[in-house]
Amino acid sequence: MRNLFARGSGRPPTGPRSRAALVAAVAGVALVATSVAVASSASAGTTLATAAGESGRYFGTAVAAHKLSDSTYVGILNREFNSVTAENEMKMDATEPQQGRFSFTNADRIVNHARAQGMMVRGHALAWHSQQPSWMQSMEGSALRQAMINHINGVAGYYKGKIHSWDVVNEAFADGGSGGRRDSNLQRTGNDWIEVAFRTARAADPGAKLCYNDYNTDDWTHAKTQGVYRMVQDFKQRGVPIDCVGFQSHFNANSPVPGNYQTTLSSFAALGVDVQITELDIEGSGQAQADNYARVMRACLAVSRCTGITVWGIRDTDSWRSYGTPLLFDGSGNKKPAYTSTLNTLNGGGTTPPPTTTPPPTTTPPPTTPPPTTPPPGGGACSATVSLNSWTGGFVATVRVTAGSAPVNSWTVGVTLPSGATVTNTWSAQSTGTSGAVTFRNVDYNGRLAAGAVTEFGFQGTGSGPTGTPTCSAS
Ligand code: 9MR
Repeated sequence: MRNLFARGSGRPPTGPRSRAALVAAVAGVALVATSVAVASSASAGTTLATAAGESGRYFGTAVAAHKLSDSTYVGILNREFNSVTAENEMKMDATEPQQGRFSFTNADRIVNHARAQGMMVRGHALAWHSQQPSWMQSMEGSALRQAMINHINGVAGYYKGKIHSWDVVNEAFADGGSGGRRDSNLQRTGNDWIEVAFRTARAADPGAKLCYNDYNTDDWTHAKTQGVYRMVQDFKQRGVPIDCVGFQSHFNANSPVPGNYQTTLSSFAALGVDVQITELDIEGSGQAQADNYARVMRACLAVSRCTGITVWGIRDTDSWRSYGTPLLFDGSGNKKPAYTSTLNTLNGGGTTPPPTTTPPPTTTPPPTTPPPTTPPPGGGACSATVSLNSWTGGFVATVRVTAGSAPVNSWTVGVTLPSGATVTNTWSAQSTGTSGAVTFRNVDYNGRLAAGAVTEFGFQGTGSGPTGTPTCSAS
């Protein structure tokens, strides 16, 4: 049961009857799995799910369990989407808060809702350096390796047969120009941790597609993209069980939809994996945002193995970066221009080119470093704000850095942690110090900001999160 959608013999679940068929498929009824092209259709979908379904694709969203009592939210969810991803509820800290004691209450609320609606479920995420429970954050070596295996067995085993695709490993590659792995306690257990995670997940739920998922891997020329590509190529060559690559695709002015996005998707697909757009959001508004969403849809539609799209939330106000209004519905649940362009592009792009007409695979990766650019004049000021997601014993901090009225070339943010708190990992910034006064400096791709532009980084820690306003200095 590798392919839930009987491509070539049917369509993905879009209505009550086909949703019932999906549930049957999830329950273990084998469907035909082929990569035969789906013929174009004269009909047009009136929802995101039915429009994506015209070409055999699913359309999903991230869901937060605590919002399932919000009738506007649920109304849009049930009407427009046929796939869900738990935004936080299946992560390691949520599902194994104490070692060996699993907790599925909130994840089950999402899974049960999805199944009752005939929606499929993407699992997110089994192994990740971030959002580890505190007991795991302090582990290293063989004990941690075994804990990771136990975790995958516990979670993927519990949901066996109910998950369409699992993000088995999330965000394991470093930002910047190295093209190598991100340092983490999991990485330090040995470079084979990722393949061990995939083999464990395959054994725990043989019916789920197994994905590697990451961000900043959308631009084909980026070192990080090339690093992931080489890993997937190596896994396919050595028979490590990997079925799909997830492209988070969080876009904004600093990280726009790359011109070579389709090349990235088709190049990975040519390795023999599905590609999925897993956390799409695009900051902006109006026609510019609508055009960017259409570009992403066109790129997916042009790649036969781009099997589905998930947006990272429903309304702008549901977004992890709501200030950027990056989603398809406004805070009141109204359809935005980006919704209309997404729907229309999905309907207009009803033909999936057969594999023989997709661009030939790129055999030689391009240079892995982008061409040098002349830094703009810098020297401006900046400001920073922090938002916290806290739980007993730990927190995730998201820091928003805003350039002042002049451009900046680099920035440094300082926070003060309360006594007993420790930073355990950082993303999209380089940290110095782990307790007390901690500083965070930009990484190479997010240092340069136009006047008034915004970027974000984050860090996770044990204990209580920082209080007060961070300092920000720029050059
Ligand atoms: O949207 C999620 C937000 O609610 C959490 O606070 C955050 C903590 O790490 O994770 C967000 O989701 C992330 C996803 O799990 C992985 N890719 C990046 C997403 C946005 O940060």
